[in-house]
Amino acid sequence: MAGALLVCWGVALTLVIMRGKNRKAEAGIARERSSSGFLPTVANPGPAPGPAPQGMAWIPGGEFSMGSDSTAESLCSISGVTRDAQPVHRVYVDGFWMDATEVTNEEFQKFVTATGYKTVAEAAPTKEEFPTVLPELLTAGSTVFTATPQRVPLNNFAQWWRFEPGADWRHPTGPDSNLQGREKYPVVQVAYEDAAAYAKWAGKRLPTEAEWEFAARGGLTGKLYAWGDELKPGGKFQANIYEGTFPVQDGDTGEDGFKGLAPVAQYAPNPYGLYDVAGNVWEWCSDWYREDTYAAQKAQGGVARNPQGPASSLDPEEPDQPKRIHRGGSFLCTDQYCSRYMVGTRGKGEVRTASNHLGFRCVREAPPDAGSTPASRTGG
Ligand SMILES: [Ca+2]
Repeated sequence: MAGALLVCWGVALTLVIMRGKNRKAEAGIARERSSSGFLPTVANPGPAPGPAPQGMAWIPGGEFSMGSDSTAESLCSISGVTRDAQPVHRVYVDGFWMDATEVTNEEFQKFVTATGYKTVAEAAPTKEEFPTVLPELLTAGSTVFTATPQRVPLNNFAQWWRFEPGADWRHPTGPDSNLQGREKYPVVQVAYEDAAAYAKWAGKRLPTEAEWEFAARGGLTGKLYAWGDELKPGGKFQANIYEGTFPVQDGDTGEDGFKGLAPVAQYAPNPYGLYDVAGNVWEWCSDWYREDTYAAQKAQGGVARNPQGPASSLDPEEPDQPKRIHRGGSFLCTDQYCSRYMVGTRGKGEVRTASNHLGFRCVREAPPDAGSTPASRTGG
């Protein structure tokens, strides 16, 4: 839904939050890495099953340890939030093709031109959908990050997220914004169903969370970031995140090369040829969100094969909000507040809530006999 929801770092929240539900601030992040349980990634052997579809990279699939051992993370001032990325557990995924970059504005434009598709944010929500929301708030639009005039306590994200009437994928930050010169930027302001509709049109689908993490890890084992354990190896930024004082106007120093959103593929790809699996925009995955998904998989023992996520969503923080997974973090991720560009951590979002730091990329399944092991074909 476009009208009454706010999204924050992958957490979609209703206007209930704006009525004063604050959470304790936990600025600053201590990274306590527990005994991790990471075992080596074992990628399926063999080459890609054929030439790569345009703009896609072959992800061989295989077995890996999924999750995060960074236990003291904070997200929207919710302490210990990476607990939902624990325990680290063993997962197998079949091989697949994946978009090398997030879907861009020019790619999404082709879809809209071909189909006449209208995104969620372009339609005003109805009273039937949201009977308790004030009628004046039932207007087309979406959520937009807005820097604050001065420093603020990082305990209430409503200070820097607002509902902007007229914000949609063509007008990412409101009716006065446009896509001129932004053809190669990731499309944003897309709800889950918008991303899924694009994927279907393109003959693709959205990745499962396990596929996404296997791909993002690029064959490495148990690293904190997609590229290793150091944020800036050799002093060099690897992703478009946020440096400076958050979320203050002109606070983003752009030390990584970009203040705000960046075009796709401005940093080195991971070993599988994927760009921007950390930072820039969050990416939708197809799994429903539950904080206990990993615990349930671990409890089953063995290796979770091609997991599709739980049958339904449950976020204890907001049990009435159906949420799916977000991955990868965004240009607003900062160690002062939220550093969920760490590869094993998870995000989540209400399915009809879009924002200007949320996009997606797609996958395409390989032919049935490619990129899988006999066990995965027979044992599911
Ligand atoms: Ca940046």
